Amino acid sequence: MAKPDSSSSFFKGPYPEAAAGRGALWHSAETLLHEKALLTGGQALLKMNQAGGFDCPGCAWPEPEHRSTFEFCENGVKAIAAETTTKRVDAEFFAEHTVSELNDWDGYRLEQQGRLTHPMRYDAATDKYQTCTWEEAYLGIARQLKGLATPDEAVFYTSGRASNEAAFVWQLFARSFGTNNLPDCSNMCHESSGVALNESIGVGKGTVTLEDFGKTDLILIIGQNPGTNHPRMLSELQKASKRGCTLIAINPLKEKGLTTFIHPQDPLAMAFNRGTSIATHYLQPLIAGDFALLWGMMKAVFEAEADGVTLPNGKTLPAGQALDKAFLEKHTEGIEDLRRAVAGMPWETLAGQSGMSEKEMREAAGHYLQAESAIACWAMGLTQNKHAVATIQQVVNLMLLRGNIGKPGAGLCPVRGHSNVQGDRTMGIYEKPSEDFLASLERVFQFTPPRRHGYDVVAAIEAMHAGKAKAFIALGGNFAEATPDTAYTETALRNCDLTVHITTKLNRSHIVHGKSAYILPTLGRSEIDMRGGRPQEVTVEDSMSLVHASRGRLRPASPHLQSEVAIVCGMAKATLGHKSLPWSQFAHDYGYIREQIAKVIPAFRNFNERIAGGASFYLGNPARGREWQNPEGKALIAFPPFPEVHVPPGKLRLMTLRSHDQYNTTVYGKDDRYRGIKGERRVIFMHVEDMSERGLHPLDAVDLVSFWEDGLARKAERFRVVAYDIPRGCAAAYFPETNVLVPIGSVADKSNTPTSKFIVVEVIPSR
Ligand SMILES: Nc1nc2c(c(=O)[nH]1)N[C@H]1C(S)=C(S)[C@@H](COP(=O)(O)OP(=O)(O)OC[C@H]3O[C@@H](n4cnc5c(=O)[nH]c(N)nc54)[C@H](O)[C@@H]3O)O[C@H]1N2
Ligand SMILES: Nc1nc2c(c(=O)[nH]1)N[C@H]1C(S)=C(S)[C@@H](COP(=O)(O)OP(=O)(O)OC[C@H]3O[C@@H](n4cnc5c(=O)[nH]c(N)nc54)[C@H](O)[C@@H]3O)O[C@H]1N2
Ligand SMILES: [Mo]
Repeated sequence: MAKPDSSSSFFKGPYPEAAAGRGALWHSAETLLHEKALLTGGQALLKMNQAGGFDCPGCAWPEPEHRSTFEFCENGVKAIAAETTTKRVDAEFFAEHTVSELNDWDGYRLEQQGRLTHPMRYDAATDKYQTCTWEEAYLGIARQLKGLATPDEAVFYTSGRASNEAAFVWQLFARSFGTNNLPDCSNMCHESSGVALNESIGVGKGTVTLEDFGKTDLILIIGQNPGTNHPRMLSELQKASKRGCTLIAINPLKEKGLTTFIHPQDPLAMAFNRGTSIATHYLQPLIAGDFALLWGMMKAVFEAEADGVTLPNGKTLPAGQALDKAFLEKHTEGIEDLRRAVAGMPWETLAGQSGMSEKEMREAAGHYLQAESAIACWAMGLTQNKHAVATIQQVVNLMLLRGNIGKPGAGLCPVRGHSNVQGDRTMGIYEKPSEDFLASLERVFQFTPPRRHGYDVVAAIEAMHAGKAKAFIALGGNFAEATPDTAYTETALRNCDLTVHITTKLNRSHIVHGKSAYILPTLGRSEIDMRGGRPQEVTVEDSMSLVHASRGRLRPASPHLQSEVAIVCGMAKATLGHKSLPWSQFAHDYGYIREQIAKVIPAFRNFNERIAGGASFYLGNPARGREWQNPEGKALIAFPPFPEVHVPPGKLRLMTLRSHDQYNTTVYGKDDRYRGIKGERRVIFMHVEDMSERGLHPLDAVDLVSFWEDGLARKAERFRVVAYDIPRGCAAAYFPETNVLVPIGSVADKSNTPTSKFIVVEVIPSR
């Protein structure tokens, strides 16, 4: 067995301090210094999330109504430092390095080189990217797109940072070109939430606003690590906790950011380094054990309805008062079927499948029963396994039992990732657009959009692999690294005749290229976007359906950059001709794009007026008003068959997650402060007994091998073992390093989301 390397004492033990707090302040300054962005980045921060400034490119958590001068978090600082870095990847850089050479660099090193400065075209003779003009790029791309046998051979990928305006012209380009091949990062992210919510409540978005957090009695935080991924959410949770609200975290892993927190704007707490606790209760189910846990809680609720129950606060809830019967009667369908199914499920099965005891599930239900109103929040811990959609529907069911949708302080809160991923969907970035939306496009723009559904992420990879899709164009993101089954996906991308990336920084997707390839460098959200002689603003929609403007304030990283809107319109005009649609007008006046959006999507009427002067507006959510827009016309109590999950003996369920020092595939550094890791990313967190069963000691080197129906064994080598507070049989490691292990065919039912939170693996000592 490999001996632990004495120099690699990267595991520092659990983080001793509270989340955020002084450590976060120090690390924020350090990050800006590291990126040599102290001045520009510092200036940028004062404009971030402020009226008249720009929206943080970090997460999609909304801004509070009363903003402080510093409306950002440590990880927002990192996102902005990465964008405002003074390092540059210019023509000289590409002259020095062949693409084959860059193929050996890891993603961290590529991205660390800084901001891209010129449009680049791949030259096969020298195996190098060479500068080209924007016109050459647009014409070259257009020629290849026009040469495809059918428009469906092209794939238009979107990452969730694109603004509403860029997203709108992007989908317009794809559809007037003739395809609905519009996969997006959402397919790997909250797609399961969208599918579940659409079926259950007739709308694919969350039903709460920030105000509800100020009123609620109970918040469930399921499969989410807000201390790292939505740090500004912690302020809301802390306020709730101080008010006496019950906060129940449901997460296999004990996450620091959910246990204690210091608000960076609380001087006393900062001075004394005193944290407030966040979660009042912490349940640690098995990975993918949530469905059973939720059924356990509902079983206890149904029993309380039948027999009454003593609540955790000592009071008695008499029989007949656990359910909101008036609500269930008027607004829902399927309650009896669910009750029967849940009642018939033995506690032993629920305990075995969830990893929680009957007592723990009853107690969690007791807290739910004593709350007048409750909010359920969730993120990737629920969306990325085979039964994700069904599981999210059980969250909805639990809320419906007590009428916790459409009343103050109550509702559903899928916490989105990318800062405009929700807005991109609203703008029509979707491979399965509704007929209403397409008919609207047709009416406003006088062309016939294709009705055939397009490829989502997994289908796009398979199509490129099979040679059915030949051109891949990406509006942001890092497709090669964010997607599953790295080796398979890289083959798929290399199969293409054309790959194009609209991007700010160099990443692996630019190196894994098609026969022709272009890198088109674009402005970041913090930068001034001068078009038509005026600074333009764009808009975004946050996790709670609030739309507001974002205006860049810094000088662009290079004078050769173009905005995303301009690049999309440039390609569209070169491909479809200037007569097709007013591409130049779009590119010169984003207000004009917004006028078109207002015509296509009714919720955006008077769009320009409603964002004037830094104002924001709420798109509304029918389910919030207890109006159900699904075919049933009622909230559907879904009771899919109970999914029994079994892992063969000797194997573990592996979840792949984010460290505190990364933004998806962008690795800022190799630490994970709250989990006590320093300077290493190839680690696997395991239960100490799972380690001893395998004869493993802390820091031993192991290989991870995943198993799938296709018979292939996929392998990720040389990970270090770290003992952690995680249930037996479960393990965790970071993505993107572990994406080699996620089989392309392993997806969630109905949403087709890769199962990156549930991979069956064997852990074996490295040779
Ligand atoms: N700083 C920073 N901010 C980010 C991002 C980033 O990379 N860095 N990414 C952005 C994006 S795109 C997104 S989608 C969000 C992601 O935000 P999160 O969803 O918080 O991100 P993950 O790291 O994937 O963490 C998932 C959490 O789910 C838990 N979990 C895993 N499996 C299960 C399970 O079966 N059941 C339960 N109950 N829990 C489980 C894990 O222990 C972990 O705490 O963050 C956004 N914000
Ligand atoms: N194993 C595993 N895989 C996962 C996940 C997981 O939890 N586990 N999570 C999934 C999730 S939730 C998501 S959302 C996806 C993320 O998938 P993507 O959105 O494709 O990936 P990112 O890493 O966010 O993209 C980073 C790149 O975006 C570019 N970029 C940054 N800012 C801008 C900008 O302003 N404009 C443009 N045009 N480009 C910009 C930079 O080049 C940067 O390298 O990954 C998914 N993959
Ligand atoms: Mo995401």
